[in-house]
Amino acid sequence: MPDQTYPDTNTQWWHNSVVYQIYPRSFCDANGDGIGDLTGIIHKLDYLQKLGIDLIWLSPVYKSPMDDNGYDISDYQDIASEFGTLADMETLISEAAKRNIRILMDLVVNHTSDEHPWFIAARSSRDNPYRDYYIWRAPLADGSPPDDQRSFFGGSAWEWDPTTEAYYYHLFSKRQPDLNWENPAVQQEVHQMMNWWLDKGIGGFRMDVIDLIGKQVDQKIITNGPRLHPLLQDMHQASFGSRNVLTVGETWSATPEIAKLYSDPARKELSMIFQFEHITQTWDPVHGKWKPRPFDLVEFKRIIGKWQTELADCGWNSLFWNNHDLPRAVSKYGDPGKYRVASAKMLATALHCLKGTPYIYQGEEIGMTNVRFDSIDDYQDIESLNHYHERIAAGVPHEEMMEGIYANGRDNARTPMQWNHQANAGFTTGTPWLKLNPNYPQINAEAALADPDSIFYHYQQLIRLRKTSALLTYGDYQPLLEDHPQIFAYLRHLGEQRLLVVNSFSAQPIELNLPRELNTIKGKGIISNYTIRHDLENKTRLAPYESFAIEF
Ligand code: ISL
Ligand code: CA
Repeated sequence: MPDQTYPDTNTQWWHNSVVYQIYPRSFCDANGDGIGDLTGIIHKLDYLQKLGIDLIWLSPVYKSPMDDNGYDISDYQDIASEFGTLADMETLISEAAKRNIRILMDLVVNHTSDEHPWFIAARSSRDNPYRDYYIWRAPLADGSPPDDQRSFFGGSAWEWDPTTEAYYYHLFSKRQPDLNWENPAVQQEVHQMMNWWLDKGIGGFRMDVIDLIGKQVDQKIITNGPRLHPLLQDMHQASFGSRNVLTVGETWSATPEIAKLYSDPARKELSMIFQFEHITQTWDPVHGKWKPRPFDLVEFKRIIGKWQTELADCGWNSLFWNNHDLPRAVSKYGDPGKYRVASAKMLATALHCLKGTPYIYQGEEIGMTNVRFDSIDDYQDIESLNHYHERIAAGVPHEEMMEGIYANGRDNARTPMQWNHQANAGFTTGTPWLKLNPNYPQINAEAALADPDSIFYHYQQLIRLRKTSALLTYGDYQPLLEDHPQIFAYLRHLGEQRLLVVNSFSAQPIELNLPRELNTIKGKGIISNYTIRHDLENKTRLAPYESFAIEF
């Protein structure tokens, strides 16, 4: 047998990269105004280098009125004053580069802010040259909106503009008007802007709700519209295609078949996408995220296994438990209480031993948890607030809605990063824009760095393994114990090398009954959250949330 270490076709630098997502507003405040900023990020680059990550996905820092915390952009080529200046951004790019870290910019081009000069011009008169940058429709005879389409943030997707007497279309807040991607001028503006950033030496783009840009509004085709893939191919060709960067699309509507359209290198679109099937399986089919369903590990394994298998030879997976829109992983899938440390490490191993590019969301590496504020007034997220008011008005009891927000509200991920046990967790010397999670005296980066057994060092170990193991990067995925309700186990194969990965999602000790041929393996343990295992005895008892990987 030839020693097949690396498959020789289509290897890319980002195949063994690990990405760390920063939500700038909540990361580190250097000037005491209560809002995280670019200088704060620069101060923490050594911390990130120590963790070992290769890229930072920076949630938006562009000029913005902050209706949706920066996902409403009023100037793509400038920085919001609360985050700093363009010079600070250039410093961040170069300081990160010194530490071998690249910056992924968040490309938010489904919509702009209503304060973007394009929109200000577009709404000034019907014959303004920018009119066609956005989507306008006449009212129905009785003055009502053209149709019943809804915004993801609640209410109609149509907003009346009294000056020009027409409705404009917005899939998010009414302060986020959708761009008209059928207009070639819009496409060119975006390509130019992307090139301007690429010339600054960024490492690529995370593309916000990119599956929406091919929409056909009148036919109510919103996701996966007919123009989507041609638009991405044009974008590839006109901007990043020649630059060897990483591009990742946020695509809630992707199936594995669709993911291959995006990420098959031969099609020249994106490096990879974020798929959300494993996320939405925990939502209610009717009420969505506000009525969470219990986590079902068997279903989760079926979904993840399907994605691993379907993209094995074509396309590429991205791997994540959480982001700035989602609850904290340890609260959702692990145990935020007694077994917080063990379960956070288990979740890390379970994800990082899969095939794909792992993404870590700020604070995940120290096991930050969800938050429960008593009053709705302590929440800041536009999605939670809009839906709260809409649903309360529709008769949903306050307590029921709060349970939805506690489980899935976006502010869970947005409470400030917990750096130390001092005032405001060392996040700010001022008044934080969003209250902290009160558990910061126990859960913080300083404590994690001081403890060689911490979640932080577990992540560091996993990142190092990915750098050195072709098996982790390229090995095939084979599921084990598919119907087991509490164990997520799988094999990775590359040539003669094999890796067994076992993860218990149980707070009780449980028996591990692997297929007979695996029961007696001997090899080399590469990671564990208890004592390292190099082999398996015939019957193995797993400790609560135990997780390990053995190469053999
Ligand atoms: O989680 C969600 C689905 O119900 C939404 O909160 C979210 O809007 C959706 O995930 C799309 O997210 C992206 O685009 C939004 C922005 O608010 C999110 O922060 C961003 O990640 C609009 O730009
Ligand atoms: Ca600040």
